[in-house]
Amino acid sequence: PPLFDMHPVKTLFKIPRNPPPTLLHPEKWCRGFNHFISQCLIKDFEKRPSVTHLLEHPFIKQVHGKDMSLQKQLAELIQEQQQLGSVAKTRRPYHVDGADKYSLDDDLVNLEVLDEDTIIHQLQKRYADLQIYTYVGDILIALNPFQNLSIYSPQFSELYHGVKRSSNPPHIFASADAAYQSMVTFSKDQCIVISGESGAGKTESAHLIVQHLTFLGKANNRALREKILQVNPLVEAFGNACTAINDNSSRFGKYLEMMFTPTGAVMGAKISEYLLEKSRVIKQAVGEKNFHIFYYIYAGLYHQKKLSEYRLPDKKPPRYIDNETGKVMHDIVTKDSYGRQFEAIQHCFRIIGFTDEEVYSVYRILTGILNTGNIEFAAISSQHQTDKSEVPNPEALDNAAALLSIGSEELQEALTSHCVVTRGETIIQTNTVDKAADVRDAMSKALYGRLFSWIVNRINTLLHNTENGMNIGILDIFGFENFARNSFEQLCINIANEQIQFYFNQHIFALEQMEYQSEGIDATTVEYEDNRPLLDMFLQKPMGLLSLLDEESRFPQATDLTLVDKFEGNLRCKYFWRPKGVELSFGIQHYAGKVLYDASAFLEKNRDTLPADIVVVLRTSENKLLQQLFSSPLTKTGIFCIALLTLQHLQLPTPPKLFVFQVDTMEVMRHPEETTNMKRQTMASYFRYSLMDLLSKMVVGQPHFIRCIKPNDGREALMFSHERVLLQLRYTGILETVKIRQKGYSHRILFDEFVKRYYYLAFKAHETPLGNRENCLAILEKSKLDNWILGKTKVFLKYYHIEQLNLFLREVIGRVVVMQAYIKGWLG
Ligand code: AD9
Ligand code: MG
Repeated sequence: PPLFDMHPVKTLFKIPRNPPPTLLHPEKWCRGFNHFISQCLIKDFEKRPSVTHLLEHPFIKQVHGKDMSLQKQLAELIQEQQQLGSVAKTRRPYHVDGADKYSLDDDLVNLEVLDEDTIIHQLQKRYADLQIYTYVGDILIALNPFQNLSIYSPQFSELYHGVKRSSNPPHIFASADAAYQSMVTFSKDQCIVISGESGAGKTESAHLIVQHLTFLGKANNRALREKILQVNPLVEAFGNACTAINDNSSRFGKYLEMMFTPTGAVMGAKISEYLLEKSRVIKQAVGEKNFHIFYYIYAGLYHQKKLSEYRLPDKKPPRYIDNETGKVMHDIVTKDSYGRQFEAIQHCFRIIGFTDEEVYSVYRILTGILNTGNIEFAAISSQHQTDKSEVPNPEALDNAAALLSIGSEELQEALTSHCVVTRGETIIQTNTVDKAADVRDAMSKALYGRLFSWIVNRINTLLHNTENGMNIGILDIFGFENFARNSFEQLCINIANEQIQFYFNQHIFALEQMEYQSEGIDATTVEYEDNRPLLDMFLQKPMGLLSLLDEESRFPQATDLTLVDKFEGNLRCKYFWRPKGVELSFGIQHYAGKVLYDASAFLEKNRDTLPADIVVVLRTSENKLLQQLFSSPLTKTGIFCIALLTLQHLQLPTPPKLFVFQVDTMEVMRHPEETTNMKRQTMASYFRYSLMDLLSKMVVGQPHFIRCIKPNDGREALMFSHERVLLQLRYTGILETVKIRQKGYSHRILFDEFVKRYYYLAFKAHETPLGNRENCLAILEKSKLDNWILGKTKVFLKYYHIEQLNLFLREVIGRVVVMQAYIKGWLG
């Protein structure tokens, strides 16, 4: 049959949120019922695409009464659809008969020979056909196509909506759909974890997921949908930048939670940001750039001829964005893309709901930062004082002060001197040129970091919905990085990736095998590379790398060299080494490969100090937003303990390793910004807190994994580097994943839950069967499925069983609804 674009048909049905209660057995009313009703109508229509038949449908008759205009509208619509018929072309290309058949190629689990060569050959063949997606059971592998593919239109969203996974070629929409269906069906939060190295396609994948989820959770509120779609572009303008690997590299971790009503309509969104790479504001490596927003705003103001209003020069860009002298200005003058991006950002702010006043304050802070970067320092040498500095270009100082709405003299004083309190007495000490420049840069970093957090929090206030509902979280962090020179930032990024890999291992291997054991199921164990010892090396207290770093940061006399010595003396394991002849370097054997780190400025970056003098001055700002940024911590109060959350949500007999580990290393965490002793806030402690905060959010949802793979380093379309792909397959444990997915059961449902969910398939609607083993067996046998297992407390199913069961359920419920409608009509 031709495939219709069902979306308009569905909207036309105007299925009410709450169908008349008489239509359904009141006790049998459950979440997601509405969804089933509409699905059932659609299925019916697909089988018989006839308007008259559809209008005769008892449910439609019942709900729409004598609405004759519906008939006319439907007729027109269907005629249009038949003429269009174009979607049919999007069907699986390699199916000659066009039927809903399963291609064995789509899932690596179907491979008979399981070795690296076969897997890579399979992926390569698919990539050449532009089949960039491949399944490994319920996990999706996504190869970066490095070219725009026309497979993400609304028609594709429709194609992948609520159908069996095997109906279409693998697709990121199918994964998003699976998460959505799982949320609606089981009323459970979901979590989509996207991983892969830098430039592999995580952020693009996250966008596509948000796109499909907004499509699926069609809110009646169009404005809300629009707002949600603007969130990613806005935060990415502030948090992404061009690096040596990726022109749009995420320089922060992002966890976006989309909130849905119990029936699956989008109702809000919330975003959490992790570890913004603030140091980029003040300095970028060769060939890299500052955060996008700085170029957008500079170019936007340039083209709008408003640079002077923000006291920015029009011949030469400010120092912070002029890394490659001359090139930036050339790009800004000759290309208009930055300027257009600025307009797009203005649009995002407006749609999301920022006020004009807020946006104006944001621009003033951004341009204030750019002007701050231009402040220079020179030594004043007199006989008595050699460590004093002054500002030789006072106009830059005035400009910065004006934009930040603070006093110019006060700013100069805070930059060139600092207060020391000794024995109750306050003494003012002068800053050397280097120290003053450090203070200036620390101020810029703090301004930007806090501004970024404020924007994120503001988005959350504008989009948050406090009503009860469910959510799907989408994790998109910065990918694993290995540059020619790797610094503190790379270390943090790579530890975060190490933690995500550990999370993956736990879910795919450890927890699964533990559960088989405790349920008395004899499943063959699969060996995998456990990176826990390495994570321990980083996170353990008091001897882990981060603790050692914090300890050394507390000694005023310590240097980066004493730090590396300390690492060498204490981290005695195979993952750490110190190359000979290069004093400040050390190497780590990460799960994804060896990385050599340069420890220069590690201590300073970790201390991340912002002198109190600067805070005092900034608090006097007449810019209300800026005042707010420095008056109180932005993050919510609260001590949290991860263990409770975890054990509650994973109904496991014994605490899994991951969480025992977190509890004993982290104990109870307090947000570092809330500690009273400001001196003890280090990047390492903040980092540790962030990781735990992130995990605490992730563990409450049922995970779905998307593994992005970068087919080549040259960002070239259709280029498949065997060696690079093999490396990624190896370190992400794909071969082992295929093995465990081939043998394993990705869905494990408690007897009680299973019976509640599927009892319709074997029992009468008015019956209330017990949630026990026998009844599960009855349902499974009645459904004629095979290859499942019953454990001691849970039913173990493959992903395709769930699809099959849901399909049966939909049909059965459809029949019940129709019958009830008839009865209702019959009763008058
Ligand atoms: V990083 O860790 O943030 O540095 P990501 O996020 O993994 O990295 P990103 O999504 O930014 O990588 O992708 C890099 C580039 O690959 C994009 O800018 C696109 O040009 C390209 N890409 C990735 N996925 C797709 C896709 N599905 N279709 C087309 C894509 N291009
Ligand atoms: Mg990214």
